[in-house]
Amino acid sequence: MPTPEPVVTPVSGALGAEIRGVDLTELTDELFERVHEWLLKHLVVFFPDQEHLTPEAHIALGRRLGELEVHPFLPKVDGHPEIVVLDADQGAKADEWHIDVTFQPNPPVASILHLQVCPASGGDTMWSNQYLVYETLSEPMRELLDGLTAVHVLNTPQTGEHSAEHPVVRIHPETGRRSLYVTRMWTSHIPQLSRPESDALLQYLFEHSESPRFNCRYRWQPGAVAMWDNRATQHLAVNDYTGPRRGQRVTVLGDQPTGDTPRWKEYRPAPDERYYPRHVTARHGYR
Ligand SMILES: O=C(O)CCC(=O)C(=O)O
Repeated sequence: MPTPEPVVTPVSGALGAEIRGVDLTELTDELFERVHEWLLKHLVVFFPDQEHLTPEAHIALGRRLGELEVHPFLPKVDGHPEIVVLDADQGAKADEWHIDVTFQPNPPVASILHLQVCPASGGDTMWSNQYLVYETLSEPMRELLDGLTAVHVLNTPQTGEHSAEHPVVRIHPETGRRSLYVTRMWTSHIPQLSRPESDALLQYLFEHSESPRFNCRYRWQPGAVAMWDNRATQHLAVNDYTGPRRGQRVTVLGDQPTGDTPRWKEYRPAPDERYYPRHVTARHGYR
């Protein structure tokens, strides 16, 4: 009997598709190619009913997309340093919009999250389509943003400081499309602008990209897997639940984000310019 065709159902008008009829532990090269195409097209793809995905199979799946990250500080599965454990009871509630790990020079290209325990209600995850976010801006705004960079910072007592500078608009190496590449959790400032200009512009861009028309929202069932393109989306876990929620994630190591060459030099404040220190100290940051 021929194998039934996978069923692909869009999750929203903006991005995301749920794919039924695929066993992620038994992907032929041909089927993996289709998974990769679905990922590039829908930006985040969901595979329900993958309870049997073992840590070894999870790692093998991630490696088909590229080399895997060993996360600098999140807890790991025993014996599998490539798999991080996201446990709400251990404080892992990623409830602010973010692109994964943009404070590093080569942020991940993709992540694969296997959710094993989820609340009876709540705890959905949302993603945004950062291509659409960029494409819906006016032409003058896109032109301005194309010539800027942004600094992304992680700075906590546990981790110390990590920072990286990336184009505000990155060009996807596989699709050639431009997407907005700033994110509320990590982006500190735009070094070519004055502090008030940078704050106002970033605030506008965060709000624009978080608009519901660019989002999808996924209601988890235990055992489901989400695979997302970290180069063209951001995401957050909705913090509207109590009780256990646990998952395991592998992250595919990144490329260096590319965009247009920056058009302006770093902003230099006048000696007497009214100037507010930032709460973070970034590599090129405001002190
Ligand atoms: O827990 C989730 O649904 C999302 C986790 C997350 O933000 C991440 O893996 O980067």
